[in-house]
Amino acid sequence: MDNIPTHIIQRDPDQKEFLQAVSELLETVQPVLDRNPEYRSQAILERITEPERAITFRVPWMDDQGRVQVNRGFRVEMNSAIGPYKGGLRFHPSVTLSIIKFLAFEQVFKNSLTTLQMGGGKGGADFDPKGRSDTEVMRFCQAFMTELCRHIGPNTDVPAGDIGVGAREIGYLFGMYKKIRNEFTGVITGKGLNWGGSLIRPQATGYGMVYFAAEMLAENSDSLEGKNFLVSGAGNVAQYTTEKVLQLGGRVLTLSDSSGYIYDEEGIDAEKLQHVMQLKNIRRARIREYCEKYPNATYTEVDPELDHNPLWNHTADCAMPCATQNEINGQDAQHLLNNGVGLVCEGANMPCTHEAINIFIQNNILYGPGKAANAGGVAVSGLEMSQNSMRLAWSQDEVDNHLRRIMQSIHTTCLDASHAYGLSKNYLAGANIAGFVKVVNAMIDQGLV
Ligand code: NDP
Ligand code: 2IT
Repeated sequence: MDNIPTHIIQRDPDQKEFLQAVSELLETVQPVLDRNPEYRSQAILERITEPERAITFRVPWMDDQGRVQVNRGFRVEMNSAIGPYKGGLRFHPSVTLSIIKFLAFEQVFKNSLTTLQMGGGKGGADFDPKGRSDTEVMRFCQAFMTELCRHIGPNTDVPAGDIGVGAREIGYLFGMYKKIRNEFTGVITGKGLNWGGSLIRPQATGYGMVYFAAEMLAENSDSLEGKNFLVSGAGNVAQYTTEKVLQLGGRVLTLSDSSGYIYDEEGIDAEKLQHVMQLKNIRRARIREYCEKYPNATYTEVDPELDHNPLWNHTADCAMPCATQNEINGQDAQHLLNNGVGLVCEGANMPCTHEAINIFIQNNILYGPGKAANAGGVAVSGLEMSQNSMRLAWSQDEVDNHLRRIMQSIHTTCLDASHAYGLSKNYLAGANIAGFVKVVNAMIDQGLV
């Protein structure tokens, strides 16, 4: 944190995730600030770390027992220099303003890398959908949208999904927006296919991340073929990461949820993945049930208080964290290094701590930072917005080809930016620098607003 100007820390001393994201960016953009004195005279750091607007609101709703529940809702509109605010909604009990601000901050630079015109924002609530009935989730989403709808719009701010917000929640949220505003617009992405959604959006984050990893390996004349992967999470990103790894000839050994992880030495093949999708998306069950059907696999309960996660202590070639922030710490990183992992690519947002990232970079592990590697989801959201404004729907191949090209272009952009600053193949610095410069130049062009 020592690289963050004191007055930025003093403003929000308790927002540790937000300060972590700011610190990670500042560590790599110092040379850009040194080369461009006007960035400092224009107080770019002070402006870019302060949300253009941050809304918190009460979400009162009634549970199935007729009891009144109250949650806290958020929308942080971080930066609109290059387009309308764009970013997901997270429903999870751990959600705080610090978490939403870190996600919105990351989103600004991620969206900038996609080549599409999208600013950055993020929102959500400390609501836990786990164990809630469909009708409770619907009432919560309707109450949440009753307030959120005042702040969003297809040319203003376009939310989407994130942890705890999938197809079901997007449907309820969109329905309520349409009813209150009396308009059918592309105000949310990740919509159902027959009401304005885009083909490939559900797959996009996982597929895009694997395309990015394939580019990193190809740069070293290597491929995914025959490699073993440790994947965490069992939700949207983990599922489609697994699907694409399998399609490209790799083997996935692990999946997890917040209770524990499964290890399948024989590999999670396409049929087993279908079972996971059924388990998680339809039955909303725990990953431990995987072992009831596939008893050769093992399930390990993970104590969240433990100082490391045993999932990352298996031998493999590649690791793809796809669950949540700070799920790989220094100790986990050391285990990955000792066990022969040569590539770490982030499906989740900020899944690796500072210490972990330093271990990867110092030991020449190929490291794909989330804001570059997982940008495929928001990129296809951008394509959904384009299709909505044209009132057209592109084919699966068209969208997938766009996605692949965008991920290739992000990969090249990261390498070019890191070379321009004399760094060899540093994807973290490249992603931060390229994402940052585009947004900052747009801010300067647009004056003091
Ligand atoms: P889902 O809700 O579909 O899945 C989340 C998965 O992560 C679940 O398996 C969940 O387990 C696990 N998880 C969540 N919180 C924790 C926690 N505190 N500790 C351990 N495990 C946890 O979300 P997504 O797959 O959409 O999101 C996963 C990650 O990818 C997030 O970091 C998100 O920000 C990022 N991301 C998502 C994009 C998207 O398009 N959806 C785009 C880019 C990034 P459990 O079921 O027990 O909660
Ligand atoms: O973190 C992310 O990029 C997302 N959750 C997806 C955002 C989006 O607008 O599709």
